[in-house]
Amino acid sequence: MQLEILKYPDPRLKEISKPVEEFGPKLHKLLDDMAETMYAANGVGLAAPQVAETIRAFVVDVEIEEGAPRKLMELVNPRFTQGEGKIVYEEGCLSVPGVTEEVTRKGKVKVEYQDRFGVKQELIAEGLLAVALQHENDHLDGILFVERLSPIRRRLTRKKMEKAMAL
Ligand code: Y12
Ligand code: CO
Repeated sequence: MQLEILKYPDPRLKEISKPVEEFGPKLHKLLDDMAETMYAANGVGLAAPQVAETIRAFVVDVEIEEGAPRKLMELVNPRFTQGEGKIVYEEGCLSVPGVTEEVTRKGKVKVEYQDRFGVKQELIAEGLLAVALQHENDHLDGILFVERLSPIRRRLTRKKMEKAMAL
């Protein structure tokens, strides 16, 4: 089932999400629906708070080449344990349609997380996957990519966002 994606400036996008404690059918259905919603919107990442569920979980699939097989990843209760280097990437967000900006983030990250069954996992990511993981993790702390810009660029981008949302 496709879910409604909250759009800027919905105040719920600023909330801090709670850790997941139950790894049952309700979580599995939410993760399935989030993946369906992300693919339908041609996104590469979607966090639970973007669909009004304030829990620490997100899905990503950065396999963006046309015809390539899907490579869905589900991260629950992610925790970044290492980060190094720098990457600048032009980011967009399904909650901020029509706006993209270059954001600087860590180029390589190590993340500990749980899968949908609560089993502990760990991954090391670079490049686009590292960007996606950091962007989605920010949503769990109520942070939109615009918050990662310098104050001047943030102000200009906020204007673009307001124009795009016809506010
Ligand atoms: C790299 C950069 C950003 C992420 C986070 C996940 N972001 C998305 O999945 C964005 C999807 C998306 C963006 C769009 O373009 C704009 O908003 C300008 C778009 O097109 C329109 O909204 C018109 C559709 C989907 C991960 C990795
Ligand atoms: Co986003």
